Amino acid sequence: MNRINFEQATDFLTGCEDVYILIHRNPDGDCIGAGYSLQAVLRSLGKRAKVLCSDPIPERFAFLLPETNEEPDFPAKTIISVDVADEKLLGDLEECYAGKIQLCIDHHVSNRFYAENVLLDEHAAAACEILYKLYRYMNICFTEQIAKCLFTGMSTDTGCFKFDNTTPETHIYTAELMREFPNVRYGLINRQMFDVKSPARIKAEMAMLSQMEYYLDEECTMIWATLQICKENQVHESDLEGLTALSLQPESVEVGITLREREPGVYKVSMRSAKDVNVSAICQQFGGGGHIKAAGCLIRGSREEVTEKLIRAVEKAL
Ligand SMILES: [Mn+2]
Repeated sequence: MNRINFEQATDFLTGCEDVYILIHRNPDGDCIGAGYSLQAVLRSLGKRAKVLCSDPIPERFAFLLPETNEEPDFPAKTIISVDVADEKLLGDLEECYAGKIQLCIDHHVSNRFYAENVLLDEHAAAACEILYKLYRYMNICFTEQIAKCLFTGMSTDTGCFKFDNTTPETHIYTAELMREFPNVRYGLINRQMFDVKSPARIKAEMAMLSQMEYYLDEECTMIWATLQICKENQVHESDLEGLTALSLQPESVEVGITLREREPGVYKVSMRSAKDVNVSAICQQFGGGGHIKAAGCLIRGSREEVTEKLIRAVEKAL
């Protein structure tokens, strides 16, 4: 493992060829924006590049994809990951690419340094914030597609510029994108990312909210996205993006926990911190990780067991 700087990353990207760009499973606006902006940049440098994800890219991100994605297949000479803290997060791609990643560009404090070269800035709000800086350093000519990708990534990971991880740079970089590409509908991107929900999702959300649980003097909330609620309302897990924000809405809350039931007895846990609790440290106790105020892990057991384990860990952290 070699922690590299912008100069070395520039040398790497200008020298590489035939690139596969890996993004994490359950893709979000940051990894999709990072992946497709990097593809566009590498193509503008005359290289072949494609983005790989274990899950399909949800339809609402279609506006970030290149207009011509048709390209004859090619074998990889270079493998890069973006916004992937841990090879485990590659999903089905892990088996094929683990141990072979030559460059990782990431902003997670929990990064496992699994790649040969790592460009990590744990103070950056988004992988797209690092890439914005890097592309400027490289004197890349931005396009409207690159601007949309980077804006979406920075907006996504800052919860629409609301979270504490929002830096002066996040505002400056997105402002520069807005100035250079005034025709992009930035407000519409934010609406698409944060406000729009399917009618089924709204119904499922009402069911989950009405069953929200309060623990530890109402400082901890739990929202259960059970298979049953999803089935009753015909929503898919991919339609539950952003659910975690709801767990932090009660005024008393310090830690909000959202549990998505993957299969009976297997829960994908998303933990959010309202103020000072480090939820990344809590999730690491269960083999997960993430950011200080937004982290996740996978946990198995009955609903009672899972509740007990999580609440005990939160109680210690409070
Ligand atoms: Mn990210």
